[in-house]
Amino acid sequence: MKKFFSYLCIISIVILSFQSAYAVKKDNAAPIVIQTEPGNGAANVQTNKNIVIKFNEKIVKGNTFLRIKLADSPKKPVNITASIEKNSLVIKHINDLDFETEYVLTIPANAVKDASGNGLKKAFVLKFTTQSDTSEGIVRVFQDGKEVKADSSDNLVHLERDTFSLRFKMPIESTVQVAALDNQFDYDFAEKGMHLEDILYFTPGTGIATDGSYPSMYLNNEGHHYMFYSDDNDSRLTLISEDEDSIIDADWQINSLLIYDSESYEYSEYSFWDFPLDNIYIIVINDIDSDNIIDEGEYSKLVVTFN
Ligand SMILES: [Ca+2]
Ligand SMILES: [Ca+2]
Repeated sequence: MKKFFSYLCIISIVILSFQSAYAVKKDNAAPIVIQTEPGNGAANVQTNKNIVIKFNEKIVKGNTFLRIKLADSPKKPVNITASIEKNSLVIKHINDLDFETEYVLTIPANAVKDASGNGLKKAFVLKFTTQSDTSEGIVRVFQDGKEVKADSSDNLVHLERDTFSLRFKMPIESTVQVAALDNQFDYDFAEKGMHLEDILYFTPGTGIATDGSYPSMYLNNEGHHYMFYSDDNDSRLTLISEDEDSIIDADWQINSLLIYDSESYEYSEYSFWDFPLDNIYIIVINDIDSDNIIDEGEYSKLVVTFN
């Protein structure tokens, strides 16, 4: 009886292993890509997004796995790590990608294979283009003829105590609204997606009234500068350049600073040397679609600090 059971066991094991061997053997089909993130040919891809290539079945590393490559169009390779999560190949880039750049991901043939050892039949190529840099798109800071960019360590725009200018990139007949604030709290309040009516210093009717141009920057937590360029006679800005799509670079030269006192409703004017604050918190809005909402690409925020 004992012997009989032993035989039975062996027979079952043989049948089971035969079945599973047969089931694996039956898969002669190479893995197929069924979905990618971003899609092939996608534009406006975020510069910090991982790339995910999804296959129709579980995959493992193949013998050309290490040759998976991401490069920008002049073929400069990007530092990446590639890993497998179930049916997907996940490509992470160590640093953010460049803005407005076409990238090509190449997965060579046999870089991945299925459980039966069927390798990817031919190289899979994915192309996409990254988004433009909206943080720099609307406004830049100039001093002494040179652009001053935010310092990468503290994200502040470091200026000498002297005149400087804000240079706006804008459609020619549009307007920019510029708030200059004396504190971080009010600065942090304004975010993408908000209605201008909900932000005290951008509420309709809070444009700071002056005759014509603004030779100075008015720090006011309850109001904003209203800037436009239409032609040389009727403008608060100086035209620097205009491209074929009527997008202009227009300059606002700032020669002194004024601070609003909400108790006395008056401004006090300062030279750069007398100016009592270290930082100016600046928010620029160009509501291009006129819906009174701060949309992507319609705003910039920056903090100027004086050395
Ligand atoms: Ca297969
Ligand atoms: Ca808008």
